[in-house]
Amino acid sequence: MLSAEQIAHFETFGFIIMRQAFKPQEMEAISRDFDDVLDEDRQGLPFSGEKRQAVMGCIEKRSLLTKLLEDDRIYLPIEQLLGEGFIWNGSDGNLYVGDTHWHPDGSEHDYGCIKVAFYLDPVDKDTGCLRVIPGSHHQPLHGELKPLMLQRERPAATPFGVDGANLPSFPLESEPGDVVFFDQNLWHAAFGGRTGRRMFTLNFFAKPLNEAHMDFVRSGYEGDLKFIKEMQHTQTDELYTQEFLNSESPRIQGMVAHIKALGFK
Ligand SMILES: O=C(O)CCC(=O)C(=O)O
Repeated sequence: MLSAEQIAHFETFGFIIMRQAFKPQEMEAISRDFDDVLDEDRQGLPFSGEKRQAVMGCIEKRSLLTKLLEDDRIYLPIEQLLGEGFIWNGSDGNLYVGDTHWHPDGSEHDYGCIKVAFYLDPVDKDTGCLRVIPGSHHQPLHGELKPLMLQRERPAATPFGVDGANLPSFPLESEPGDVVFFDQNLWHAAFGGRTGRRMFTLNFFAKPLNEAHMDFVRSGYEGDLKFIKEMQHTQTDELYTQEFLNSESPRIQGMVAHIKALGFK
């Protein structure tokens, strides 16, 4: 459970980090299954390091990883932050290559969207930890940072007179076992990581209340299918396993009911 102060931190700055929420032994097992999913996607090929490998529906592919969704350490904070009836928006497992330039995942200011990130190796400011611009999930700062998107096309662009790595930000340095929760509207980036930097994310949306929210949910699903085409080795038009969609866990059933109703597969 989050304290009132942790909730205030998340709401004000757009993130919280839970230090050592998972024990080393748990992280070993999580790490093993993560590697297994990424290896399986490459179908026996070694990781070339030429470009990012991302596997969508990553944690849905292994029961130990899927259990993270119903684990009190994830489920309860998400319920506190997004409210009852929150929904599942999928996961990705990544081997990153190079810097991740500044971006928010969304700009949905009347809809709660949270990403939970596990970095599987120690990462600091200069070795690829997640950097965030505190408070940038709120307007007007959120919108004022839009010129940073230029750096995705042209990394040398300096719309604020400094390069991406020198932009004022907060480094969420982390050790395996730490878990980062952040608002998807928050501007974030990572610099200096090694080739093959390992991380996976879990994504949750608040209960959709109107058609605009539903459109956003649909666009998230379509975006994931597009990522499969662009970054996955194993090509498929199915994001989820049947086992996942038909989970017997009441918590998971609750958060995937909408996926099934919308015909996502
Ligand atoms: O770790 C990174 O390189 C950035 C992660 C990120 O941008 C994301 O998960 O949205």
